[in-house]
Amino acid sequence: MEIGDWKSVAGMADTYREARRLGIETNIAELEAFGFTIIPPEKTGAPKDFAKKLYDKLLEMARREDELSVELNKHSDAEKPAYGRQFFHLLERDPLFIDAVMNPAVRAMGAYMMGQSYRMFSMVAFYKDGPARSTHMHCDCVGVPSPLPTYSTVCNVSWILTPYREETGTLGMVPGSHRLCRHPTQFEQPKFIGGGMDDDMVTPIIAEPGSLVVFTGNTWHCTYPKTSEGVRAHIATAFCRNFIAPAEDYSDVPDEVLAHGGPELARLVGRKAWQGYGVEGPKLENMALVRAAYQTQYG
Ligand SMILES: O=C(O)CCC(=O)C(=O)O
Ligand SMILES: [Fe+2]
Repeated sequence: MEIGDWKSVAGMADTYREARRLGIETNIAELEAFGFTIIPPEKTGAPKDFAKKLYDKLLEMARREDELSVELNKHSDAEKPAYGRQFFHLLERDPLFIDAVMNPAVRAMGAYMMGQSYRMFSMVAFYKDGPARSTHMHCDCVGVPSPLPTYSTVCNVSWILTPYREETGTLGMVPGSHRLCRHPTQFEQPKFIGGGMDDDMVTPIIAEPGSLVVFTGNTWHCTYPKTSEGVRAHIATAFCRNFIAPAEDYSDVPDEVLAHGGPELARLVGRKAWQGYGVEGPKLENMALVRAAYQTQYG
């Protein structure tokens, strides 16, 4: 059908029309039904070698970066939320990371899940070299008490950089868990992680490099134990609703760097946020940017 500029779903029309133009409407259907979807490389519109370039960049960073410059790496693997290394604050490191955020399919999914006033929450590379234990079952709504809002407050759009299979420690999803609107309890860890939940409640994400794995912040997920040698990596591009405090502080990213992504990137990283003012108070034009969110969850 033709999508109108319907007032009762203000904010949705543009996003939906964009999703239709990009050919990712079925991904939206899957996301609604199951809480996650996989957009294959050919539907992302990114150049064929895009994932390879991101991967090469990540390998270079892994070689160069002092592991201890990342706080989490000062803790033992048993204490850390995820095994292996994580790389944070990526936008400034290479324009490739900006391209990864500004990809039209990434943004369409972000806007669909978080409304048009969506913001960047964080960008994190998960990097595991050699065998690795599982990441426990969780959802990405860090610090949000249950019951979680039916619309998520955060979401995850992840660039897969290496083949994701069970043996390479892929993500495991609990289909439909996004409707439960709560965090998993300690009893809802699968048996392969040492818990009591049947393993067949979890399904592995099977995805090729260059795919986008998309899931809501309410969707329960974990990782399979990695038994393979070599590197397994993905880059999570997380978005949040306009009223959430982003995990990452973008205030030090220079304007010249942001310019590569244009004005929409500047807005995504909070340069137009009404929050964060001093004695001068908030800017009226920035307050206006979230007005649609009062009316609908798509604004
Ligand atoms: O790769 C991992 O260990 C965890 C990834 C994850 O939980 C995420 O991307 O949200
Ligand atoms: Fe997660």
